[in-house]
Parts: sequence; structure tokens; C-alpha cells
Amino acid sequence: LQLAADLRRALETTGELVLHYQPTIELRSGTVTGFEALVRWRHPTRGEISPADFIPLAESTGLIRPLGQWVLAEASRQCVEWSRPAPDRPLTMAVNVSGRQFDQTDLPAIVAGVLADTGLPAERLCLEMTESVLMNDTEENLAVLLSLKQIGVKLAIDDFGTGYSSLAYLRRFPVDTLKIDRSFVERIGGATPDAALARTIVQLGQSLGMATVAEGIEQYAQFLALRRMGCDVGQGYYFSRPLPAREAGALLRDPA
Ligand code: G
Ligand code: G
Ligand code: MN
Ligand code: NA
Repeated sequence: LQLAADLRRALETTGELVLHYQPTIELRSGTVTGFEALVRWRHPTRGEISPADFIPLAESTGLIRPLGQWVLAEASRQCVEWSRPAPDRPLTMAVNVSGRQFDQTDLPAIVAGVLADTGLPAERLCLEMTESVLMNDTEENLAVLLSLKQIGVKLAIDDFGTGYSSLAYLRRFPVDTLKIDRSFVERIGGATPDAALARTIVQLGQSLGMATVAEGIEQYAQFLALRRMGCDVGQGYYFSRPLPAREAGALLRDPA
């Protein structure tokens, strides 16, 4: 497959794979708490390819392993760089980790290595996983998640509320953060159950001692509604699109 060969080459080339960063905002104060790293592939002839298209390819070819490790290292390095001027205001970096990466029993060792190499404190790195990772209810999987917790990184469930699963896994797994899927945020003001569902997720987080992050906030009214519900953090186009590193760094120095 040509695209797989291209991806293998891109991993050995500087500049084809880049990270964009979307700020996360504390809803109560409006301050930037950190960023979510989102990978982009600038293909030399096909132009920009969305991760929605090449992550599945990376998973099926095993390239997700070096790709995931590169994303972790680059996002962590960037977080340390941005934190240097303001050590009193700790930034967190959220990284998407695919289910296939959690299948690697050495994922905790890879994460620990990245933290040691970059000097990022463990609690400032948040690994985002989908509910499907937690539905993979095996001893190996549980051991990987517990080791990651032992290292001290944060664990978040991405797209929360959309997975085909029971809530029982929240009892078994050491989750820190629920990211409310943007489909609930989208219709939060309409005559649909979505506002009630968003509120219920926020309350679930509060009762279980988990932070809640709302994704896909595009409008002021959505921001207000979520803040009123007590949702801790938000992200979305209303605040900022995912930005190249240079622009994200500028936003940090010079908030709008
Ligand atoms: O940024 P964008 O909306 O194009 O992302 C599309 C999808 O790709 C999202 O589901 C997002 O979580 C995923 N994604 C983005 N960056 C990464 C990454 O570094 N690793 C993994 N596994 N998924 C990513
Ligand atoms: O699956 P995950 O939640 O990681 O996906 C993140 C994706 O959501 C990224 O591709 C990002 O570009 C996209 N995204 C971020 N903010 C918004 C938003 O406000 N609206 C929409 N429609 N997409 C968003
Ligand atoms: Mn995500
Ligand atoms: Na999501």
C-alpha cells in the first residue's frame, strides 16, 4: 500500500507530521489550562491528510507504535517549553492514545521514558482513550492502566457518552477525567435531551471525583450553559481551533 509506505517514510522525515494544539479553558475563570495535541500529516503530494484517515492506517500497519511514541514525546517536549516562562501556572497536555497502543504492555515504560527524557511532571500529561479501551476488560489491559496511574499520568475518557458500554467500567478503572462528547454540546440549547445528558455527565463526574471537560463548544450560549452546570473545562472553536505550535504559543503569551 503506497500510503502506508509514505507514512513509514514520514515518520523518518522532519516536518511532514506536525502537531496542532487546541487550548483547554477553565470555564469558571476563562484561563488556559493547557492543550490537546492533534496530529496532522502534510503529505508532499496529497496535501494535508486528516488523522481520521491515517490513524486507522497506522493502527492496521503497526505504525501507530512509533507514531504514538513520537506524538507523546513531541507534545510533552512542547508542554515543558511553554511552561518554562510561567512555572507557577502549570499547563497540562492531553494526548490521544489509540486502543492499539493500550494493547502494548510496554506502553507504561514508553510513557515513563518520555517523561524522563522531557522532564514533564507526570500529572501534567493526560492520556485520552475511548470507551472501547475500557470495554477491553482483560487483565493485561487493567495492568497497563494501573501502571500508568502508578506513574502518575492522568487518564481521560474521550467522546464520553457515545460508546456502546455500561458504566460499570468506571468502578474498575482509575479514570480522572470525562470528556463530554461534542454531540451533546452541539444541541445543548435545543428542545432535545442533550442538555439533560450533559448535566448528568457533569454530575456523574462530580460524584465520582472526576473532572469534566466539554468538547466542541462553538457558541457563547453553550459555554454559559456548561459553566452553569459546573463543567470544569471546555474546548472548541468558540475559544480556538487547533493551532500550529507557533500560534498556540503566542496565544499563551498574549491571551485574546
Ligand atoms: O483533529 P481532528 O478532528 O482532525 O482529529 C480527528 C480524529 O483523530 C479525532 O478522533 C482525534 O482524537 C484523532 N487524533 C488526532 N490526533 C491523534 C493522535 O495523535 N493519536 C491518535 N491516536 N488519534 C489522534
Ligand atoms: O476524538 P477527539 O475528541 O480527540 O477529536 C477532536 C477533534 O475535534 C479534532 O479533530 C478537532 O479538530 C475537532 N474539534 C475541536 N473543536 C471543535 C469544535 O468546536 N467543533 C467541531 N465540530 N470540531 C471540533
Ligand atoms: Mn481527544
Ligand atoms: Na472527543
